[in-house]
Formats: sequence, structure tokens, C-alpha cells
Amino acid sequence: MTIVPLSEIPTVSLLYHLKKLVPCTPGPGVELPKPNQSFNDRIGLIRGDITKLEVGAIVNAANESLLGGGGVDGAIHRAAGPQLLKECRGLNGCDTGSAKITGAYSLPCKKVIHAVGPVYSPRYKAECADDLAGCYTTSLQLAVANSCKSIAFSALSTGIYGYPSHDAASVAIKAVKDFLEGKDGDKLEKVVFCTFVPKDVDAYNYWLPRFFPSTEHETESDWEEVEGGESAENGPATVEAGEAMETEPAEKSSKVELPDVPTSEPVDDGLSPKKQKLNDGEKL
Ligand code: AR6
Repeated sequence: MTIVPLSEIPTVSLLYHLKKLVPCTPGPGVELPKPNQSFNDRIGLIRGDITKLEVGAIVNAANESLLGGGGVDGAIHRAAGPQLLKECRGLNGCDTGSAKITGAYSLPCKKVIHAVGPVYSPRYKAECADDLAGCYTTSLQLAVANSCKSIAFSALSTGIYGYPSHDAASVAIKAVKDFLEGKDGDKLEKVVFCTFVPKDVDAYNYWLPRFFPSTEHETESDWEEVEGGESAENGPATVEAGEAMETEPAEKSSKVELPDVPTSEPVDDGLSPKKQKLNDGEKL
């Protein structure tokens, strides 16, 4: 995967338009918030290696020591180079539920925000959700305080720390939406969710349409036609978000036959999404 410029990270608006993200249909028991075009134009979704994203800040899933580890933390430290660890040593660690910011060194982004998500425990579900939301909110505040106009989140806590992907995605998306609705919300031009493994791809495909509904007017029958057709297959390579189409958590899924999960990493074939609200260059 080569470096992905900010402008090539697909937005939720674009994904709806390309039919890569399936809108949620309101019905009995399913109430949707009011669609908001500005939010849909500023929320990004991409599957791939977060170390390749040319954004203002990327958010690392760190631990309280802030001295590196496995998973995305290891990948970020490897790609940034040893200077990152040197700076982290001076930070004196970080509490769970919070985050600290550093330079990005050899990474294509400008800053790295190191967030410490909770180690998931089903016994302490509410506390875990508070801590996870705290990571997202603090990271967004740090991005704004450091003049970053864009930020990309890894799926904090959903790897080694064991947070169930669907629960984590809904907490993450709600925290981001709350921030966008707050006083500093308009200071961020793009907030990206960067997924890596199929379970998180599925979780974001499920929850994003429930927090950020489509402003386009489609009907269920449009979807039935498109699902078997070509347009669902031929999007840009970076538009991996909708590859699984509509999926639901296992316990909620009754009617939908789930598609095969993707088995390969995303590849860059040089195609770019056609319709974007661009945030480029110095605006990172
Ligand atoms: N780009 C984007 N996402 C990635 C990448 C990548 N290169 N690599 C993994 N992921 P994890 P945690 C996804 O385990 O659960 C470390 O040792 C991965 O698929 O990295 O918060 C720290 O030092 C998953 O969806 O973080 C801590 O000790 C997500 O990143 C501990 O792990 C987070 O998985 C933190 O555990």
C-alpha cells in the first residue's frame, strides 16, 4: 500500500453515492437521526494500514507506558523510526481513557496521538465504554489544539485489548459525532475511521449509517438491483469500506445472507474516488 493522500480517503457521502455503504432504512424500532450532509462529507472510512495515511494526525492504540508494543502500535513505531520512542520516553506514560500527542518523524502524517484504550472486560462494560469514548474525545481535542485539520483513528482496543468490534465502533462513532456537534466540531475537516480486519470493516459498515444517515434518497429496491450488479464491484481500490455491503452483528442478523469476508489486504491500483470534498496539502 502506497501513501494515501487525504483527498483520496473516501467520505461517507462518497461511499453512499458509490453504493459501497448501505443506508439504513428506518422502520419499526429503527429511528435514525436527521441526516447531515456536512458530517457525511467530513467522515472518512478506509480499510488499510494507518501508517500510510497522509493526514494531520493518526491515532495509535497505545498502552499506558507509551513505550510501544504490538499491533498498530508496533507498526506505527516501526514506520516512524526510533525518534518516536525517544519522544515517547519523555511523556511519562498516559492514563487509560486519555491520549498524548507527539511528532510523526518518518510517517507521512504530521502528528501521532497515542490513545490508551481500555482492556475490555464484560463485567465493566460501562467503564470500558467511558474510557474508550474518552480516548476518542481527547484525541479530537488534541488534534484541534495542535491545528490538525484531519485525524485518522485506528480501531482502538479492538485487537489485543479484546473490545468487541461492534460495541467499540458504536462508542467510537458516537464520540466523534458528539464532538462534531460541539463548539470545536467545525475545526476538523476530516475524521477518518481506519479499519484493518474484516470484523471492524463490518462493524463500521453497520454503525456508520445509523449515526450518519444518507442524505440521498434511495429505496430498498435500488439496493437489490445494485447488489448483484457491476457498480458494487468496480469502485476505487481505496474504497474498501463497503466491500461487505450491509452486514449486521451475528445476534441481530436474521434475514440477510452474509457475504464472504474479504481475505486480502487492500491494493492501490491508482484509481481515485471521483467525488470528494478535498482537503489537501497544507490543510492537513
Ligand atoms: N493500521 C491500522 N490498523 C491496524 C494496523 C495498522 N497497521 N495494525 C493493526 N491494526 P491493537 P489494542 C488494527 O491490538 O487492542 C499493543 O501492544 C487491529 O486490527 O493494535 O488497543 C499496544 O502497545 C485492531 O483493529 O490495539 C497495547 O499494549 C486495532 O488496530 C495493546 O496492543 C487495534 O488493535 C493495545 O491493544
